Amino acid sequence: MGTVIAVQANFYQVCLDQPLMDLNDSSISHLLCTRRTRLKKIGQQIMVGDRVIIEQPDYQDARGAIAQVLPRTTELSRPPVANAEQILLVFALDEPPLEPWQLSRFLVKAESTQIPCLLCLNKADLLTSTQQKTWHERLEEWGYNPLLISVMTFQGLTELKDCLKDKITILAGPSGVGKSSLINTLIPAVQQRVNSVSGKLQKGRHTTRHVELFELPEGGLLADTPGFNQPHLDCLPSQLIHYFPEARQQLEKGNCQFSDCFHRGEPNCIVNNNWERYEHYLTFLEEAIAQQEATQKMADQESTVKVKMNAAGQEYYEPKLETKKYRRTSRRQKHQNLQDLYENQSLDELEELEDDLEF
Ligand SMILES: Nc1nc2c(ncn2[C@@H]2O[C@H](COP(=O)(O)OP(=O)(O)O)[C@@H](O)[C@H]2O)c(=O)[nH]1
Ligand SMILES: [Mg+2]
Ligand SMILES: [Zn+2]
Repeated sequence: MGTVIAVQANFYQVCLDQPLMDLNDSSISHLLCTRRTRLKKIGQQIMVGDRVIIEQPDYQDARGAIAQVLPRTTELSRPPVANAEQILLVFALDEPPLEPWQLSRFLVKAESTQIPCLLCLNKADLLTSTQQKTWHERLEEWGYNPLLISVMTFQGLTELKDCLKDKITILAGPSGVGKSSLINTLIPAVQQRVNSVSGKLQKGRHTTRHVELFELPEGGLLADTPGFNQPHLDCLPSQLIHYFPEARQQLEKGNCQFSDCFHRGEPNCIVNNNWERYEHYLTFLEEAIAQQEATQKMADQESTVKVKMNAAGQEYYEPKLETKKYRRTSRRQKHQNLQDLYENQSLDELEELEDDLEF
């Protein structure tokens, strides 16, 4: 039994719950796995964070086959992570200056996943304690209890470590706020591991297809989510209000007169306009409504069939098929060491190779 910590095409790096001893008595904590054909046939997707059962582990080569994926407690598609227990949202108090609209957008995005969000404000060393207190109070009004930290002076890091212990956490936030610095401080070994990845896989490291879980020394896993600056809000307009804790609080006190109330001044609306982020809500609501309308339009246009003409000149519908290219894999490739393949093939090549590999 183990947890998938990296996925590259159809290869899975699994961290074992209990390290194994190989023939030379050295301990094996990770296995490189493929998935059983049965799982592939039923279309079982495997994500980082998945708890898996491994069959026929080959300790000599540190590889195995995933036979079963346990049910997930949570599931995110972007980034693709299973069983995440919290989101660690990191912003900087300065350099770059803390921008309320951007922070709000990230918070709403985090809330929309339903996964609890821990807000962390880094670079506290750049602010006076009075300025820090002002931000803390302001964000309390938003319904959050932010942890003010400094990777540079180690302020708040012990407290943060406690929050991360034994949990799967997704790290998010704009670039430049100190996420990489934080990872390197929390996990000194990471730098080595990043450097040890070789070959073409390097290219995939910062795409959305590649998510890796870093192992925290005190237990727990941290998912790095590279490269998104302005998260796209794709929530339903009717749900948006629930992603503002300070408004959620008001909604708990009763009901609006209209069940489809958008809470923007309708008669007998239970949500007042007396909160700082009310204008954020109104702007994001417009966005969500526009988004919903665009999605509706797309659904109308997008058809899964195309019109064809038969021999008799009659029109008929034919389902659109996607064609998949298959390339033959040489025997030499098949018997190459799996680790070599993993490190030296392109993603597409890896995906095709999996079809030919048998365990
Ligand atoms: N003053 C200060 N600078 C920091 C702190 N943490 C990170 N930085 C700096 O912020 C910059 C961006 O950091 P980086 O980790 O690359 O941010 P990322 O883009 O979120 O991964 C670097 O120059 C860091 O040295 C901090 O606690 N205080
Ligand atoms: Mg970074
Ligand atoms: Zn209302």
